Amino acid sequence: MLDLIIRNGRIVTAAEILPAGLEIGIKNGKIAAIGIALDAGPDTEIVDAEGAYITPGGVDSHAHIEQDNSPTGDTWETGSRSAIAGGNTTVLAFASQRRDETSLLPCVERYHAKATGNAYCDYGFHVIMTNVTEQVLEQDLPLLAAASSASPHGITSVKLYMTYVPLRLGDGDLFSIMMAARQLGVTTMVHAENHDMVDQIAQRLAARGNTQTHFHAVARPQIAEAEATYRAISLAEVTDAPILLVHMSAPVGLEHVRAAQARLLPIHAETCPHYLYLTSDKLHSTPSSHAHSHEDDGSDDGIDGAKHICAPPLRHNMRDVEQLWEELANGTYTVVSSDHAPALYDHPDGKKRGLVTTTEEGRTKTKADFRIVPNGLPGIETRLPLLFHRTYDPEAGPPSDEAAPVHISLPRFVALTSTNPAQLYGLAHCKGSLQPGLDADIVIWYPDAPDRDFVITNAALHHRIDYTPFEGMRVRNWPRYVFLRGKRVWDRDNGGVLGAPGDGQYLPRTRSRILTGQAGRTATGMHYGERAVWM
Ligand code: DUC
Ligand code: ZN
Repeated sequence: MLDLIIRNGRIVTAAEILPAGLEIGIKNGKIAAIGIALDAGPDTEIVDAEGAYITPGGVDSHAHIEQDNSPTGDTWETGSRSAIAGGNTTVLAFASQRRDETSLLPCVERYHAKATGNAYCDYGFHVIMTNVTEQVLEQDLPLLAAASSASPHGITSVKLYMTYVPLRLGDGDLFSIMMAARQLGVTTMVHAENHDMVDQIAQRLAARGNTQTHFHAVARPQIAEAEATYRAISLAEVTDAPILLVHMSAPVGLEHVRAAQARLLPIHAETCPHYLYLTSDKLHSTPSSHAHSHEDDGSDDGIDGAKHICAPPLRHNMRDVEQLWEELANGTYTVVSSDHAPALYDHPDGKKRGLVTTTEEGRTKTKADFRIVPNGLPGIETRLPLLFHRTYDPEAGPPSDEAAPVHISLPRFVALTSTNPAQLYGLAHCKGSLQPGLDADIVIWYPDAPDRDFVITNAALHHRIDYTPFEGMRVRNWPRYVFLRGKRVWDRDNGGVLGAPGDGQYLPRTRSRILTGQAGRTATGMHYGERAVWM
């Protein structure tokens, strides 16, 4: 007997919207059947989806939760609560190796301890590698990538930074990690920005007193992202390793990705909603009024622009932003994640860490310094509604008005936010699609009500952060129900969060699946088979 039947909705897959009339039958947390007129028993719960779109639970494959370097960010409890309230049933977050650790295993244990029993949704970890030892490459990575009774880990992705002093790796380390990862079916995620370029510009800005929040975007120009992107692609090409470039915001960088994909290299790219809606004018701060009561000029102490400091930065022009929508629609991007990396705004260890007070000749001066503001924005709960906002039903077609901005089809929305991240990161056996045998992770979006839209306000969100970068934005829909393995964990109009900490389970993952290009391509300028003498 089925536990639950969802009727009258339209199932959206990564390829199409299935015909009306299909029902989803759920048993023991799995999708047991998709069919017509499924048999209900006396105890079967029925959900009438009344013409709604039904999508697989969101898989947010890039979120920073309870990391060592983020004292004011979300905990597992608050971050995953926020995730389900925005339609996510799976979150892949990070376990970060400390620079002085010669193994990866201690950080994995530490981050398990933070999440265990506290998550509202299912979860896994990517490992951030910061100290590339022989032990890490030869023992830890193979052990972590395996999922068996001998090794319960199933961690098949790693993240590498090309920037940030405490985290960055050199090209040699990137090379050797990619070599190790390719054999194990591990996806290498790369944060690509040219560190020295950013550092030089930031130092020169500071020498001229230009440290106010909006200079953050000046210090991290598109070319810094583009150069590092090309370098990461080159390293991936020579080592024949699939990579994913995280949070890409620079159209000039995406040109390198597109060119690599055209040559069938397995190069994936990700972006995030903040790059799809916001521009760098958000980084300008309002000078605080109390400053004028001090005996200083008061002109440099605005810090509210710090709410939008993230790296790579928000780009300058709406034209850049619109280009990213085109890259979503044309297939350059494989994944849209949130890069949820929150810090409290009104806290000395949060965004306001960027306010520096100095006293000179008895005068106190407060000035913002973008260089010491924690990077990152909250966004785990708003990712799906913000993306859904610019979708269309393929039967109706995209908006045909020439002035209308680019929209993405509903199947593409599902691919980018659920199916692709599930497949890329080794979760296709349980997540990312509405299919018999997979987990019953389901989001129901009732038809857009003409008299109702949803205004994003921080007060309505479920993270523990004191702002949202999207305050006041209207979106046309919000998940009405969210089911995690068949359990209703979110009811927008009747109780909100119904789930509990501990509902979420750890997900050991299998080998990553390559979603664009192919492994085994000959690298530029090499003879066929030439790698065999050194690989
Ligand atoms: N940039 C990162 O590299 N990580 C987290 C947040 C951000 O803005
Ligand atoms: Zn990140």
